[in-house]
Order: sequence, then C-alpha cells, then structure tokens
Amino acid sequence: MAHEIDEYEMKRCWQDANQEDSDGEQDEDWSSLNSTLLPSPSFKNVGPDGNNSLPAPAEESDHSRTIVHVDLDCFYAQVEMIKNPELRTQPLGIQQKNIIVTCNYVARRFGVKKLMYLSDAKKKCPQLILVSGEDLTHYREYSEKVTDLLQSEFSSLVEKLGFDENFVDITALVEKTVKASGQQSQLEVKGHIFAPDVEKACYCGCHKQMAVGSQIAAKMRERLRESLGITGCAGIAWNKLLAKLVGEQNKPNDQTTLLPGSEGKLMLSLGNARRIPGIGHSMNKKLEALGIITIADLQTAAFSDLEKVFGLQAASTMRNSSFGIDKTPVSKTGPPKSMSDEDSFKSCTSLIDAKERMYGLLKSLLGRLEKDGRIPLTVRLTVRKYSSTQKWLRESRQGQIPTAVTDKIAKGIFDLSDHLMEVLLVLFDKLVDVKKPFHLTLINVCLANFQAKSTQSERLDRYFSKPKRQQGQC
Ligand code: DCP
Ligand code: MG
Ligand code: MG
Repeated sequence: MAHEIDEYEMKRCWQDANQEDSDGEQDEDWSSLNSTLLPSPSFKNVGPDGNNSLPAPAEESDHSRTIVHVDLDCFYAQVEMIKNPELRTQPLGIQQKNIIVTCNYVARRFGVKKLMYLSDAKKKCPQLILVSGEDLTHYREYSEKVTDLLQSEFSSLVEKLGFDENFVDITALVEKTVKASGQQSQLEVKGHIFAPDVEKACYCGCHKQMAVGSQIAAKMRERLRESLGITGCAGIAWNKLLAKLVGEQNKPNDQTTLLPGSEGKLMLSLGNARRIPGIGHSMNKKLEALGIITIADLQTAAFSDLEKVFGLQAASTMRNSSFGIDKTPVSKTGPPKSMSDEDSFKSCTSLIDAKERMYGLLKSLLGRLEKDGRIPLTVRLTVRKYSSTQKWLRESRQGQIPTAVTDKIAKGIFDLSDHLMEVLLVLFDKLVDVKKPFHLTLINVCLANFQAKSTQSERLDRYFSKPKRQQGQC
C-alpha cells in the first residue's frame, strides 16, 4: 500500500529551503498565498438580498497585460541529465532522504511520481536510477541562470517563484511587436490554445496580443534550450494565476495560451479547490469543513461563510481566484532577503550531533555567502522538536552577527565557521535545554538582514572624510 506523504510539510520544507525569502515561522498556507499568487481583494460580494452569497463577477475584463509563466521540466532531474547526458534515456529519480522529490519523464512513464516514497517508486520501476538531490548548489545555479536570461533578454519584470518557475511580464514587448506588425491581423498562436473550440468574443485586441505573447514565449523556451540546454513549459495569459494554471496543461517541453473567454472553463476543469496555487493543506481542510470541495463550490459558496473563517481579504482573494481573477503585478525579484540551509533527519538527541550538523550547514552557507557578495547582520537558528502531538512545530531564535565577523566578511574573509558557531550555540542554548533529553528532527540556519558591501566601506570612507569637528575631535 502506498504511504501517505504529508505533502504540505514537504512543500513547506522545500519553500523554506529554496525560496529563501520567508521571514520567520509561517504556520499557515497564507505565507505562499499572500506573497505569490493570490490577488488583493477587489470587491466585497453582496447579493441583492444582502446575504453576501452571490458569486463574484465571472471574469476579469482587463486584458491589458501579457504574462508568461515558465516552469522547468523535472527540474532537479534535468540538471542531473545535463551533467550526465547518459541518464537521459534511463528512468531517473532524485532522492532526498527516503523520498523521490522529482523524476525524469522516462521514470514517469513507469508510474513514478514526484514526492513518492523511494520504496513505492522502486516497486513501480525496479530499474530506477537514483541520484542524490541533497546538495542544492547546482540546482540553485541553474535557477539563477534561467532568471538572468529571462531578465536580460525579454523583460526586466521577472518574478521568481521557488527554484524552477518565473513569471515574466512581457506587456511592453508585446505592445512594441503588435505596433510593428501593423495591419497584419491574423497572427498565429504558437503551441497549444486552451479550449480552442470555446467561442471568444472580446474586441480589446487581446487575441492578437496573446498570439504575440505565445510567439515570444516560444522564443524564450528556444533561448533557454540554446543557451542553457534546459527545457520547460510556458503558460501565456493576462494574469499570473491563469498563466501558471494554463502552462500546466501540456507537459513537458510545451506551451499553452489562454484566450480571454476560456478562463471559466480552465478554472472549472481543475476540479478541486486545492488546485488553486496558495490553497494548501490547512486552508483546504477549513474549506472542506464548510462543504467546499471544488472550485465550483468556491465560486458559489456564501461569501459571509468564507469571510467568517478566513477574514475579508483572504475570502475575497480566494473567491477572485476561483474565477481566474488576479490583479497582482509581477514584482521584480531582487536578491534573496535571506539565505538558509537546513537538514532534516529522524533524530538528533545530543549536543555533539547538533553541533556537527550546524557546522555543516554553516560551511555550505559561507560558500554561498562568498558568491553573494553582501554582508548578513543577523543569524537565525530554527529547530524542529519531535513531539507526538505537534509533529511539525518549529521554533526559532535569532541574534546579531558580531561586528568582528561582519568586518571580516566585508574584507572578503570567509573562514568564519568557528566564529559563527559561537553565536549559534548561544541560540541553541535558548531553544534546547541540553540538560534534559531532547529529540530534534530538523535544524535550519539562516543568514538575513543583508547589507551591501559598499555600504560598510562607504561608511568608513564617510567617517574618515568627515571634517574633524564631526569626529568629536574639536
Ligand atoms: N522540489 C522539492 N521538494 C518539493 C517540491 C519540489 O525538492 N516538495 C524540487 C524538485 C523539483 C523542483 O523543486 O525538481 C521543481 O518542482 P516542480 O514541482 O516544478 O517539479 P519538476 O520541475 O521536478 O517537474 P515538472 O516537470 O512536473 O515541473
Ligand atoms: Mg517544474
Ligand atoms: Mg515548479
């Protein structure tokens, strides 16, 4: 019998480790909901009888933006296949602990799935080749290269989501191309059109715009293949939510365009409300308690019920999303706000073991810090303590990194594990009473509160160039 994986926990671990911009502990799915896809509330829906029970407006009439969502194919597996092309024809699984976090499409044909237990995957495909996916360095590098290429060649408005996804706002490029195309009215849509048979009547020029968008998306995928040897899927639509959802329609290495008028069909075709990005395990449980299972249920549920459980903002964004409405902008991804690495395990019950694990995490973080070029001012330690009742409870403590250490980083010295260990041990002491037995299942070390290197040297410059009076020497 297949094991049941707590996908929610996995997703969270993955987001914590990979997105690197979460700030502290996030208990709810709200973290991803608010920061990624769900639009801000644009209305409060009140029915004629005043009972807040009517559905939202059925669609968004503003089609002025063109958004492409790019999701790389079997990302970790693809990076391994680029490193070792012989793996391309073999069923390949990427293993983290006892889980296959992803697998190539050859393995998928045998029934191996993402986030499957290793034992189940081996049953489906005994000849499955396994590669460890514990070291994220190469995946991180490819992830950066992809975002850089999209930013430098297509639009400065690129928003990274996790490791292998990017939203690209190509509105400006599309407008330019449409203008240049003049009177040429029939432009071919590249790749698939979602539900091509649905009658679409919108005269704002959006069909031509989406066709141009699909051609640009095809070019993006071609450039990724040429320049980095990597393939992915693209979804083209007028908002982020729909671009992401439509891109999943034809996988792998393909693209799908949504034409205005088909969004209702797309949303309903997804079925379960959980398919809306951002609606995770715990939120879904609350929806189920309200009797809301499908996206159609979410569209027609009494708004007052949603509002009671989730609050006005969340209820509105959720309702908007169920209709494919999303006004959130593509917000340019800057350098990560924090940099973290974590290790999860069955049990860590001694200080020596914990020290060893923290040391390992620091080493890898310091390597990344060297490439990053900025100076972190804060370090945060998170542990997950085992408890049979609260399986996933994490606790964190953070502290300042001593100036003696930040000064060294500013000078390009990174041999600092011992110094940072001292800070971590103080934090560890606050989190865990080592005099009593303890049982940890995860340790996460996070560097945050970054300062540009120049700021520190500029500060020094300023100090030395100040008139003497200001330096208190008058
Ligand atoms: N990942 C992970 N743990 C998770 C989810 C994902 O380590 N819980 C990693 C492995 C994936 C990568 O993130 O390769 C991207 O996730 P996707 O969901 O996009 O999956 P893939 O890119 O692997 O496959 P697909 O072709 O279906 O997009
Ligand atoms: Mg992917
Ligand atoms: Mg993805």
